[in-house]
Amino acid sequence: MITKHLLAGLAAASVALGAITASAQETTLRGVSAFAQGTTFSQPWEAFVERVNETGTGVIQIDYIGGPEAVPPFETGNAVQSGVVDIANVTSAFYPNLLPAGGALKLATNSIQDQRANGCYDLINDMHRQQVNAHFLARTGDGIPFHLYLTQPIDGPDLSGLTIRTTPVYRAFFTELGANLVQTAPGEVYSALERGAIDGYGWPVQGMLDLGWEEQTTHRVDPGFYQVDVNILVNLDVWEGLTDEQRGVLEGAAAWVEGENANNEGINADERAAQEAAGIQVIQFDDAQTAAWLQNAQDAGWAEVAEIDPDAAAALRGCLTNAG
Ligand code: 173
Repeated sequence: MITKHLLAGLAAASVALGAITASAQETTLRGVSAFAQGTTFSQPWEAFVERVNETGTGVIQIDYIGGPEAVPPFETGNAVQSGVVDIANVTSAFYPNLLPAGGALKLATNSIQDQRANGCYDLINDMHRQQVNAHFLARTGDGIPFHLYLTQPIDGPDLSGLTIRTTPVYRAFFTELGANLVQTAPGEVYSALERGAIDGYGWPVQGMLDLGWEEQTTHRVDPGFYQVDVNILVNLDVWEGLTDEQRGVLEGAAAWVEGENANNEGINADERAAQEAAGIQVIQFDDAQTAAWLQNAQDAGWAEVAEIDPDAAAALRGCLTNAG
């Protein structure tokens, strides 16, 4: 009897040990990007994946499945939420259905490092955990402004009579300026321009040359406004199931890729020079119009978030516009 009990005990112990061993083994996450592979807004994510795969050997790896051909951009948030994918590179503008107040992230005037220091990161992460079923792992795109690009010049900040391609990033501001808006994924902008279906589009200062849009673009309006947020999200159940060591590899790569945001100012300058060389002309308003342009952008953006979720807007505004 004693032997029998001992054997049973040993068997139970080895099952438990087996489970521990299995969970400590290398795990592989399936990841996608909402932006085309190899293009500007996939590049930080791709460098992050490489970093995880180098530093996480034997611990955690990422299998980068692909871009918008794998999951359509506006479906990427849903894919993370449901666990169709484990990890994704996506801007909050592509998951407003899940995080309606996410439009605040682009209104930040401070950096993700400031947000980690002042508690804003925790607030944003909690919102993602509750509303997106995702852990907010990293933010890239800091320091990259958005612009209005056109196929014809304009005299002042008035877009009435023009049809402009949008996403939730530009919607409130361009509506305020009187534009007719058409929402498309980035992959549809070129053909919309080619068909003459749009007179312009919103896009960051970086990346339009990557996509060949300079062939269909004559002007960029300066100054830029807002600040890109392209975020790395991990399905929450997957995140909770990782070991501390596995999470540590992801967090180490996240801190590294967020540090790379410091390069954006220099890259922005290179992109402006390359756009000029490609024949893009800059429309620069006078000082009063420039000040009004920037103020309108910010006011329209915050008004939109406040209408959706006044409490979240107030809390986020406090910490996204405060470098301390
Ligand atoms: O214009 C867009 O498609 C958009 O919203 C966006 C957001 C972040 C980076 C690049 C584009």
